[in-house]
Amino acid sequence: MREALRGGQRVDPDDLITRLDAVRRFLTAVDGHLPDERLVPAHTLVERAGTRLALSRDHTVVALAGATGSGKSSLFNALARLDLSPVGVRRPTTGVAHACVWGPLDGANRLLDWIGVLPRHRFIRESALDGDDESALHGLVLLDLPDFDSVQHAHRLEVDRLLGLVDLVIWVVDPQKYADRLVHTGYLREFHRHRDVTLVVLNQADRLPPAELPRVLDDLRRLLDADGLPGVPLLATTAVDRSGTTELRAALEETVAERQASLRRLAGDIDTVVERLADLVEPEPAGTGPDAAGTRALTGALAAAAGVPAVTTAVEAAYRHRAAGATGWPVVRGWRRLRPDPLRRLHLPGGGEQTDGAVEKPLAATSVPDPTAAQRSALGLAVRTVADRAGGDLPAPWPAAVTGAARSRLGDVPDALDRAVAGTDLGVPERPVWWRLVGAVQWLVTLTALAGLAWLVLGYALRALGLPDPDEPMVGAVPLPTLLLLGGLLAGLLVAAVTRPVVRWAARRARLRAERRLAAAVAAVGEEHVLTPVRAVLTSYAEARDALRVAAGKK
Ligand SMILES: Nc1nc2c(ncn2[C@@H]2O[C@H](COP(=O)(O)OP(=O)(O)OP(=O)(O)O)[C@@H](O)[C@H]2O)c(=O)[nH]1
Ligand SMILES: [Mg+2]
Repeated sequence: MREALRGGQRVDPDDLITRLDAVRRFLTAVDGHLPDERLVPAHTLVERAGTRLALSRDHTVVALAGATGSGKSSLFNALARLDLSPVGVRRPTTGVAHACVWGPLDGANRLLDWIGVLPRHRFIRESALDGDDESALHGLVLLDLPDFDSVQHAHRLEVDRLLGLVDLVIWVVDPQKYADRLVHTGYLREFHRHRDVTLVVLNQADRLPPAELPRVLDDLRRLLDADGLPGVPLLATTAVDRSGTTELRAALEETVAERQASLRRLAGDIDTVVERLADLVEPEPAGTGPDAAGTRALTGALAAAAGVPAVTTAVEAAYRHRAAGATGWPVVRGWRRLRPDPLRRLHLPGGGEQTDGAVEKPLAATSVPDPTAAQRSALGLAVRTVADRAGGDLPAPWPAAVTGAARSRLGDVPDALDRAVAGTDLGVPERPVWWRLVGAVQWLVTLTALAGLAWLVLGYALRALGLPDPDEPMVGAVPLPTLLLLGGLLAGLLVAAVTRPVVRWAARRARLRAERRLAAAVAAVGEEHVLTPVRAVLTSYAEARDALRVAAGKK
């Protein structure tokens, strides 16, 4: 029976590097969003693969692993054709890994430094001794590992560490313990993603009656299938007999010549890591960011917390106050001026004192009332809702990351809102032209009335002093001064009556304009402090998802 290592798919080094870079990209994208413990295997992989690829690609590191007494050291010596690793009757015998290098040591030494095989346990299999006999194995670095079922806990740790570093594993089982649970559940099953770099040998085949061997091999094959390793090469070996390792040698020669084992091993590692991370980036997000309804609700809550209604009410009042001051009846206009401007009371722009040439600049802190507890909790709820709607479909722990991001800058929001309101040009005019015109008309009619009054007073005074009374010109039946006085007064009232509804209408428009501008300013605060952080997490999720897809080898 001749079973070569399963050909498997050839692994292209460039593809492998692309996939590794994608794992790196994944780690960068999820940094800070996912718990570190879930990411440890990926970090380990990136670091280990990077080093392995940088070290010799001409060498294939093969480990003999198995239970104590299965014959690892015996096989090691048989393959090396030298007694390098002590074989013993007292178990366990091998406590630290031994290495045998076929061909020059140069590149292999750095590899073995990294793997952690002490220099005194390294051997070299120079082909000079054997002519060309061993040249087919050039590039092989064979490791004899301690037992993994050891009474010595340190052995097990060392085996686990080494199994993470080698390119190919030869699992050595013997006829007594081949069905051992630890071998299968503890190790072989864990290696199901590494089928292409796994080989199983049933050693000590000579101890079985020849008729028994096929039955045992069949049984073992069934167990391997159950381990998720269907089709892995399974060979029978006899370490004590030189011809008992011929097939294994041939399989190793093929592997070494192919120089694919290190790449396949890493590809299998990436598969394992990707599979374990997949649930963190499933499924595809439904939306691409915070939705319109949630954003609207957020802007509304921010506007309430910023005191926008109070400001817009003040804008309307200020407009009417100022318009009345500019267009009202001049006799009572002065009274108006004595009353405070509603905008100035809030220390808002457009309410700033305008002295000649002074540039109005927004004040840092307004006197807009602080948000009430109810407004604050409404804002908290709106932020939560935005986060829930944006990240609710994502797998754990992303929704928590989205909520965390949405709330991350909430502490800065009150100040930012105050600055936004203070920095908004509310668009309340100081003295539009039409106010001035109406004001001028009011002055004109008032002066007319005053002129009529003065004329009448003069007439009375002349009469009282007995002086000749100049004839007052008549307009119809009414004397002109009386007409001027009454007409002026009446016209003043009329102008005021006509102006009032226009002012009211214009004040409402000013309020709507201010409302629009404030809404935009408040929305910008929401964008910067809530939506942008939320979007950043969603972008990370999409990036991580894409990276993992590439890491999985899907184009
Ligand atoms: N008959 C027979 N005996 C073998 C074979 N392989 C190993 N042995 C014997 O089995 C015993 C254990 O062999 P080792 O090579 O030391 O086993 P190991 O797996 O290295 O054991 P640890 O170092 O303790 O993990 C020794 O006495 C060997 O001579 C084989 O193929 N046939
Ligand atoms: Mg041994």
